[in-house]
Amino acid sequence: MSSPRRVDAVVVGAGFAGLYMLHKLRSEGFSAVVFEAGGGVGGTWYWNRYPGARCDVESMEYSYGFDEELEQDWEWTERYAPQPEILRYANHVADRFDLRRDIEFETRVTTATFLEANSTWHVHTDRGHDIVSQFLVMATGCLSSANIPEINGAATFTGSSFHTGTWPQKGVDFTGQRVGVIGTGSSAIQAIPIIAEQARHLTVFQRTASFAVPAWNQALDPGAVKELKAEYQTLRAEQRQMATGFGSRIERKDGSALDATPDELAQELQRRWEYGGLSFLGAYNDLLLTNAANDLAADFVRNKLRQIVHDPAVADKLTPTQVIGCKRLCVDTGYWATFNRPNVHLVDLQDDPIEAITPTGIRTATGEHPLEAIVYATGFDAMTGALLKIEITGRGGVSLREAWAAGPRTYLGLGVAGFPNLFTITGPGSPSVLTNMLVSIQHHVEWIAECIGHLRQNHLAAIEATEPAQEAWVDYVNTVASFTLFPTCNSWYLGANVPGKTRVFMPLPGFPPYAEQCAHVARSGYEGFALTMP
Ligand code: N01
Repeated sequence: MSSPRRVDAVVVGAGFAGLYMLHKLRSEGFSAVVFEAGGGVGGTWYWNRYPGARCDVESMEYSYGFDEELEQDWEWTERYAPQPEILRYANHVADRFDLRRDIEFETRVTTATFLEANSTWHVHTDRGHDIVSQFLVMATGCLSSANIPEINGAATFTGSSFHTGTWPQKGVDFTGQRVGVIGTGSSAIQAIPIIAEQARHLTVFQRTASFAVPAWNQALDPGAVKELKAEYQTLRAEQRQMATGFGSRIERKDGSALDATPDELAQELQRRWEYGGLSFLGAYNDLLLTNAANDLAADFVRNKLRQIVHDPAVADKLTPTQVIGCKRLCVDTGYWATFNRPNVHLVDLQDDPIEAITPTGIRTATGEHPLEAIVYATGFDAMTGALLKIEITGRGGVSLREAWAAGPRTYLGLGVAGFPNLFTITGPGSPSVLTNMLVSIQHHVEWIAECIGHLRQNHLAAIEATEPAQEAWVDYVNTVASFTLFPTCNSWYLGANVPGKTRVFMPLPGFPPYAEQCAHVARSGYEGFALTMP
């Protein structure tokens, strides 16, 4: 038997996190290999090719800031970049920094086992790789493990079925078909208006009505792009000062919505509505902190919905009842107006639940909906799904699945007690999905690279989060979340969308104090981590 190949680091995933991690490791003189399940780079943007897929963070902000020439050269064409353009960007980055030579595509990591004798990771893949590395970096993405609900009879369906997160590369033509979409989250809201234009008939199966604000997407003005590029580094610094890692250029209101007069409130919310996008929730600083403030913004959007949707009965069904922003706010282009089309029908699963999928459609309590295609826009086993698909075994033979049986536990969202030399990029317990992912990814990659450099410089064999530091961090994340309205609804942030998943609020709200804490930990010689000699 040949002995395993040795590298300094194995990186799992070649999305934006894995690509930059590889580049950073190589530029610091480490050897690394990336394993990627897809046939190309891009991660989320490789897989999510459903019609209408685009980013809900503006393209000038949703990009790497680590290389000035890259950010000056690359030209975004639209305010919100469509999926094909973001994928082109990921490919451009891979080519520009010659990353592909260290990426193994169409390769899934199956097991990773920590070898205590020499503080290394032993990694196997489904294509027979056998590799030993000092470090294991999980760049597996937060929304990469598709959640496909188990519905009675699904396997008997004779039409075609798709999940938005694993969309066929060659696209899908729904022309002339009767199509059903299950789910009404961000993916569905982007896909539904486009599928409705193509399909003969579209039935939308809604379990929970979603809030949406308009994107007002448009071509970027070259003059404005030039101006922004002239001060790109200032924009990057501003991003790091924002709780969400983006949106610094929209005038902020620091006060409470409850202190505004009705006229001021209406004006400000209307201004945000006309501006478009996620900055709507930044109108006041307490929209995600108190129900009374949140109700004001939620009612504003509910009124908009009633103005858009002609049939009051349909508008009623589409009206969300939860806190606005508690589930990720959707950014749409013509979503609610699509329900004015004669070929679109809404089924409210609260009144009329799905009983079964039949060979020819979906049967709900009130009858059969004949379909030729079903689109599962049912989201992801978020934040932990992709990590737990891999058999990761740490010290003492304990698996990550066992360690996280009661929900994910990390220190800083970067390290896990019992799993030395393992790093998670945008892991649970870090701001991750509550921020501009590119800002969080860049921050994590740079922190990890610095940490690995520290180990090398000091001839250390391993770094591991201590149990007390991890406990304190988990408490801190829960405490911060408990000051917000985020934990008040059944969102994927809590794992509530996946039957049987332990409910724990996984991301940490607020980027700047988090980044400060990470910097403090590094400066203090990695407080809360145990560092060991060879
Ligand atoms: O997934 P979701 P998504 N029967 O979990 C429903 C990012 N993203 O892919 O709310 C019937 O939000 C489920 O119902 P409920 C973004 O961060 C960004 O849309 O659980 N329905 C819900 O309506 C986003 O938040 C963009 O009751 C079932 C839907 O399926 C995240 O990805 C675009 C069901 C799932 O919504 C996930 O978005 C797309 C069942 N058994 C995604 N199970 C951008 O704009 C689930 N549902 C950048």
